[in-house]
Amino acid sequence: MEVEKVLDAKMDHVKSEKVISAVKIGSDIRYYLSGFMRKQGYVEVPPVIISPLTDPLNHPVFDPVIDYYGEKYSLTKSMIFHKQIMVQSFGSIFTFSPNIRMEEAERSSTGRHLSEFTQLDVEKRGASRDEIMSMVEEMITGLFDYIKHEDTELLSRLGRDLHIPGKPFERIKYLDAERQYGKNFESILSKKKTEPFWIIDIPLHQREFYDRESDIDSEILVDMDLVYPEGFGEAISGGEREYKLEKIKERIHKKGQTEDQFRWFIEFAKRGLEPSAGFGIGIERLTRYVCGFKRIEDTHPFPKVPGEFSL
Ligand code: ASN
Repeated sequence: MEVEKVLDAKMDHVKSEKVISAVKIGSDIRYYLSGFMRKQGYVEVPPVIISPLTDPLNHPVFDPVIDYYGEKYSLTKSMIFHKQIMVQSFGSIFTFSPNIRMEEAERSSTGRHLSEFTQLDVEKRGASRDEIMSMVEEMITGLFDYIKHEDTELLSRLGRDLHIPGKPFERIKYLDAERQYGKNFESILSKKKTEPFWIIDIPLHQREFYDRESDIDSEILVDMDLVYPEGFGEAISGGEREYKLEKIKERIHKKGQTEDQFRWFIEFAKRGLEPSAGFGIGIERLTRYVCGFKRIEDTHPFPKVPGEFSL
């Protein structure tokens, strides 16, 4: 590695007009989202960075584990289980959660993956998927409106004409989309659409064990993804959660995972979990969409690009 070359490139990046504008817009995005969640009655909880318990995810990533006094800690991939546990006492929570997902190098070609990112992670006890989706629609339209007014100058310098979508957002069932457009439907639809849309009712094998099965069809989950238009791809994933102990164990086994891996979550479930629903929205992806950037790394002064050396 040529140190001088690396430093030059990093300095150019940190000082670039594009990155500076995006970081300012990102800051306003966080400000708005935080105020929005508070107004909805949600409590901001602190993030969890290391824990023996973290999201298994549904795709392979490198998995750094810290050995500390004989206990093994993972870096948080998402706070899904901590959210489910915290809503038991707080009711409605949000947090700006730093996530580490050491993605394989190929992922950098999507322009929307970073190995370190922040998601606004939200969960509400007793909520239905519909309730959460309506709130997200309010949040997204309110945010775009705010940014258009607050950052008019910056957006115009970036040449971005941010469109405020109509409500409710379109809802498309996963299997219908797949039937019509094939396996690659998400990217095809994202390029075709001019407003964000929902993909709902995701098949069981496509997602982690923690989202709840539909009462009508146990192969389908009561969950959802929000997808950005103009080819920007996935924005949000979320859903109603599985909360019954026996069901949680059954779903872990179906995934070929072990109860031992999720021992602490199972212990909490034994003491009783109430139903909840929620979602996570990646802040850098959201900033990328708002700015209209081709690549996510331009939203961050120190982006962790999959497979590349990053400071
Ligand atoms: N935060 C997401 C959720 O609430 C989970 C994830 O990040 N994989 O469903």
